[in-house]
Amino acid sequence: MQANPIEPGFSSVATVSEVTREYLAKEHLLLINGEWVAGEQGDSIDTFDPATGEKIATVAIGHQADIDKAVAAANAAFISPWSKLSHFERAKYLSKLARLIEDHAETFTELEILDNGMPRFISALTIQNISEMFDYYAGAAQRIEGTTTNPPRHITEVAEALTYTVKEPVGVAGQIVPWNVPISTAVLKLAPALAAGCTVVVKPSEETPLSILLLGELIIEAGFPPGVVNIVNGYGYDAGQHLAEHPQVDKISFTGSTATGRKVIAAAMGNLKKVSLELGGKSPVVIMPDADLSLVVPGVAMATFFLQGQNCMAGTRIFIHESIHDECIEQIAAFARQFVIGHGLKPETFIGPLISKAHRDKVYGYIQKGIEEGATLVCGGNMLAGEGNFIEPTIFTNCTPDMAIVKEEIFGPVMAVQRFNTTDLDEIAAMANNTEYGLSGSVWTTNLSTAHSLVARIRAGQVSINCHGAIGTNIPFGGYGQSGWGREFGQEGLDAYLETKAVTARL
Ligand code: TXE
Repeated sequence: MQANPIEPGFSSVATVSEVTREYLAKEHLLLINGEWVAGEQGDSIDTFDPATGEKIATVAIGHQADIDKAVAAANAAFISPWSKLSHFERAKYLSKLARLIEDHAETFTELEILDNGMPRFISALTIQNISEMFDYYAGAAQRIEGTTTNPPRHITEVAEALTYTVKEPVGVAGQIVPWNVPISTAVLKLAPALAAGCTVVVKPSEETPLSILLLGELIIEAGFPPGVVNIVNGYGYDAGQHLAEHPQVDKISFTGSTATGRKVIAAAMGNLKKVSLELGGKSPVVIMPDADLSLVVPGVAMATFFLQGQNCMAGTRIFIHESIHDECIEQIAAFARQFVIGHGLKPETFIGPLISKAHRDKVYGYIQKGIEEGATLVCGGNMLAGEGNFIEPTIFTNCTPDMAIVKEEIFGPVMAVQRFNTTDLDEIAAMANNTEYGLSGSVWTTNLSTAHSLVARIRAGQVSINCHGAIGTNIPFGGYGQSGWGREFGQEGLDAYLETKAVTARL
């Protein structure tokens, strides 16, 4: 074990701004039908800072009866007034919320750091992104439009006719959110749903509810009608499962593990609700012999270690051409060794803690497995002593496709490197595609033809060239294979909350 990066006696709660401290000390309830209420059973859970183990807040949890109430409120709000508002009116609410988020940016930033453990630079970026997301979908709401097309022949043979399509909201959307980027994941579901005219029940992760509950306060302040957005914190097997099963929910959007994604699909079958899934990944990073190492070294280190690897897009299967393998690894390892590990509140921190002790132990178990299976440990591999759930950035080389660290999503700071000695793009793509997942990937080369030819062969929803995880509000994101169903962000993210109605009028 290495030394604990947190000084003894450090209190994250004492370190944050007074506004955030006051927010933490408040009673955190469930948002149902525009009001903050205790759950039916009146119980709550504590949330902890994963860097220190310090308790930061107590949050009410909801159960099935609370989900029932939230779904009823969302159904009432859908019928009237939300789905009846003009697109322009809905857009105004979204823009107002974007401004309120900007006004509370520092509190959001601190809450995400405290609740999730993410470093400040990531937290600040995600908060900037969420206000942009509401602005983006405020604009998109105003451009929701159908088409005109040719009426069917059996009608035009006997009469004049007109055929057009209209886009209508799917209805009530259940949104189940994970803990790794809590507020971003909630907003990338909420903003398009609201723009489309849906009403929503959000179930945050029980690990990280705080930023989403703050958003709930701003939703009230922005004047959203009661029931348009409901937030029910609770456990996945209970509140989450009930939401996915609920017969009065028309659509479920889920981000989380592939295993839980399967349960969500099964639960959704009762009323055949629409399902969007963003699941796990084990994304390939292919480094060709002509790659520019000045880009590769920081870029590939970030691909794996960004957000401590608790990132569905993380590039964790690294393929390096033999001719540059050793130099590349030496430089990436040197780069990773200088990452500052510590509390996310400190501006210099690059690597924060993992979300929980259980998750840290799971990640550490994978590191042990990697060693047992014969991979070469180049750097890292240690848990840090103390209450924080820290694990050093870890690099394994000499990995083979059958190893657990190569096959399974670890969701931690663990890079598994394989070397290759061919330039045949089909062979390279076959290695990259040797996974059940297909979320992200990247190709590193200075040859444009190689880059695009290889990208065309990689089976993933997002493939970047000389960068990794190039995500953006306007760029569709989602997975091939067992990484999910459908796309979020961009126009496709909005389409996921819209139905198309075809209308033919015999004139
Ligand atoms: O995920 P779960 P966990 C992966 C990552 C991680 C693993 C386990 O590999 O190590 O999943 O994490 C709710 N019905 N990802 O256990 O269970 C739960 O309350 C309905 C990848 O945290 O998928 C939470 O709100 N909902 C990922 C959410 O699902 C249920 C992000 C996610 O929890 C439920 C997170 C059920 N039966 C983890 N059970 C990504 N794609 O970014 C749980 N939930």
